[in-house]
Amino acid sequence: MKIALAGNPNSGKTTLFNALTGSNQFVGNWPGVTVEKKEGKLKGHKDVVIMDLPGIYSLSPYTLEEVVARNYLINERPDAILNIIDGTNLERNLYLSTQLMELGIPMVMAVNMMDIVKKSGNKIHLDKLKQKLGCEVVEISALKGTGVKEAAEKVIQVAKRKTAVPPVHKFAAEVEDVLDSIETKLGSGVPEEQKRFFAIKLLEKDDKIGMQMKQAPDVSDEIKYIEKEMDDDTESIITNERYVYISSIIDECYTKVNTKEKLTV
Ligand code: BGO
Repeated sequence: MKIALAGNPNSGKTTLFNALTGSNQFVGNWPGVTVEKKEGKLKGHKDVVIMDLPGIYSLSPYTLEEVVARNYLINERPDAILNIIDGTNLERNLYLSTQLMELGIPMVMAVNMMDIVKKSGNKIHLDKLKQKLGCEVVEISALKGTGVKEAAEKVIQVAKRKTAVPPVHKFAAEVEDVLDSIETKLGSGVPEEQKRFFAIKLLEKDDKIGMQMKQAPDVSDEIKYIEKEMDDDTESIITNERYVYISSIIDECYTKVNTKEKLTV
């Protein structure tokens, strides 16, 4: 069984990888590039390999790390993704999560740095987060080792299920219509659960995604239509849609202590 560990730089990915694998690690380079590749066996599970992906902010095609990470996810299709996010920086970290969820790979989110979040008095409502994302969510402190075992057990569980829960979120209706039209054009060459990811990338004019597909359909009509309709380029449209979704997650799932109020009480 292969589990990919994915997250932003500084989210605590190395700390978690070490906690999960102990000294059972193999370090090399990704083929053809000088990006470090680390894999290790999950402690107590000889048959579970944890693949540490490079720290990234997005699955866009702009940095070597992003390309390495997404090529691995698309070509190797790990059994599950363990997405580590920094709980003290939800907004920025969730940007990657929204993209990982579109790959159609079973996923568990580990909200890290919970020792700091709890100390601050801020609250992350895990149940609501789980609902809004449609995936399992576990709180952890990779540094203190809390929740790590539970995260590993949950990710094994979802990997065994084999099928990913489809993303629960929908973008604005016009964008969804265009994505539907692109997904239809993708036909049977792309497995159903991967269609949303490829449709979004094609709409974003991602020039490297064509290489990952046997045959990339022409989606220029869809691009022209939505750019005129929303008066913006498609890449910005999708980015904005993601931030609208993330804002709604933060509104419902995060309570920040109001320091001003505290002082006046
Ligand atoms: C330094 N809680 C807390 N409090 N800190 C954590 C946790 C957690 O749950 N998880 C990780 N960290 P990486 P990437 C550091 O290195 O694993 C800390 O990039 C320091 N170093 O210890 O490296 C972790 O692999 C000096 O902090 O992240 C590390 O994803 C002073 O978060 C940092 C303070 O973790 C990044 C911190 C010399």
